[in-house]
Amino acid sequence: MPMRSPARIASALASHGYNASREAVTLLAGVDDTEQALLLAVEATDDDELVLTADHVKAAIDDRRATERPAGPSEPAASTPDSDTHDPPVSSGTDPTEPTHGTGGSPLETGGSGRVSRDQSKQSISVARDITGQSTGTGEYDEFVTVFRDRYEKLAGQLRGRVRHRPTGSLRSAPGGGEAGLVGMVNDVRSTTNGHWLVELEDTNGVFPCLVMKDRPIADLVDELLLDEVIAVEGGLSDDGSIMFVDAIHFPEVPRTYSPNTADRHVQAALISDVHVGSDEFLEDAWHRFTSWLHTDEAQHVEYLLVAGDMVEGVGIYPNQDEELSIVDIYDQYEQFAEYLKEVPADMEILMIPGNHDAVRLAEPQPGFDEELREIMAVHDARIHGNPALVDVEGVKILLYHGVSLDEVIAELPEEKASYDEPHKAMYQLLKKRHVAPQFGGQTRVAPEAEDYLVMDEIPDVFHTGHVHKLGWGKYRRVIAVNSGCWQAQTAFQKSVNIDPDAGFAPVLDLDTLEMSVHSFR
Ligand code: D5M
Ligand code: FE
Ligand code: ZN
Repeated sequence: MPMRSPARIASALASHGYNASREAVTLLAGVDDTEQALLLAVEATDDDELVLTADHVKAAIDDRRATERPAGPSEPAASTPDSDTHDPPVSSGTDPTEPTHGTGGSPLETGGSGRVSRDQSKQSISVARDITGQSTGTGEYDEFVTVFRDRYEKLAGQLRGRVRHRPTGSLRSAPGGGEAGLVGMVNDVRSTTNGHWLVELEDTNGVFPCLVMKDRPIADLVDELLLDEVIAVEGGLSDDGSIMFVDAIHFPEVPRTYSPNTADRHVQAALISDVHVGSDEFLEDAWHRFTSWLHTDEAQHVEYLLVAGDMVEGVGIYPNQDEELSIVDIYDQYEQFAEYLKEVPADMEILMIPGNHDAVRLAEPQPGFDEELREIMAVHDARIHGNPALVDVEGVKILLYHGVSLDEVIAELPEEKASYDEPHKAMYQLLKKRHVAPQFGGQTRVAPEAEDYLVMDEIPDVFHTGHVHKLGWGKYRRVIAVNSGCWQAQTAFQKSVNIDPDAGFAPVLDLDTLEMSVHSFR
């Protein structure tokens, strides 16, 4: 019986060097003696074929029937599916209540051949923006200046239509009094002795002090400010022209009128991250249940798997991490990850970006994996891009970003605006600031590059992150923000700081309606 789980069948086929079509796996799961049928199918398939298809299986089964049981049924046993088929919940909101789990039931598809397989000719996925192969950074100080200047230019371009910007130099030389607008990068935020806020903004000219009075409603927005983000302010200049009294604060923002793109057909994407293969805490069984579920009829529309970083646990990422490693060699970790990836149906498209545990540079933007690692992960022609990457999936623009800056946003902002329990709200802040990692120098390392790849030039339809190991999603204006949980149970460190991870969930997004459902595999 264990052989009948689709994940095991796919994995067994993989060990013979074949990717398997979903239909082939389904057929194999349905026959009386799966193991034998699998071997027959493998024997009957040419070595240079890459994918073992339903036709190969049918040919193998028919051959056997012709020799052994001429009078037998011509279809795989149409008995009930394994009794452990499941009913993954379609929960909404951020609290997946009492989820049941996928249990690796193998469904028997006895209908027409085209019904259950994914039509790969309809799949379309391409990357619109990614640092991979474009990095010019040499680490010189000048390049930090360049990247920050580019950030300023890009975001100021988004803001200039909203205020009548006057460069800080001209503000300083103005006669004083009157109204003024300024677009600047937040250089400093401090409270005055009277409890007001002094926000220092910097443009390409210099810095200018802007005072936000504590009793104004906009004072609340000061809580949301992060260093190095770009905002616009409007207000009155003091008589001596030395300071601005702020009346309005503007963020680059997602326009309220933004209307997201959708796919032309009913098709879904599973959005996951933080697999952490190589960790003692990696939830192998949950992963098998997930990949088994992908082979079931219920998942037939799930045609894309997007992985937002931390494929493996890595080595030397955190102090004492080695005490919790099941695989100590980084290459072995990726080899093992590739094995798990093989369980994913061959007719799905896979796309992944690295995270802070992966073997690429830590500073963002992180380029996609090097050739050696790509070769190890060359399964299903998985697409490998950088962090962040803007991807077009059947017309829907999905911004994948691992999410290290979320730690910073959560640490800096008040609980109600960003917390580990509601990670999507921290994502809303990034959308509002149109930058995936506004604040530089804390958790988040920024690589010097000729331009700032971390700016959201384009508004994504879907923003997909991970890293904080918490599941949460919601809509900011009309953009979907999903933080996807993880496949790693609580680590000793997480225990010590009370992080209670949401492990073993697969958020699934309808690309035609942008509706979310979450499936639990714990
Ligand atoms: O990060 C998972 C989450 O846990 C993320 O919010 C960072 C936090 N984390 C985990 N380990 C540490 C240590 N040692 N120091 C600080 N923060 C930590 P991940 O990147 O998956 O480990
Ligand atoms: Fe992680
Ligand atoms: Zn991470």
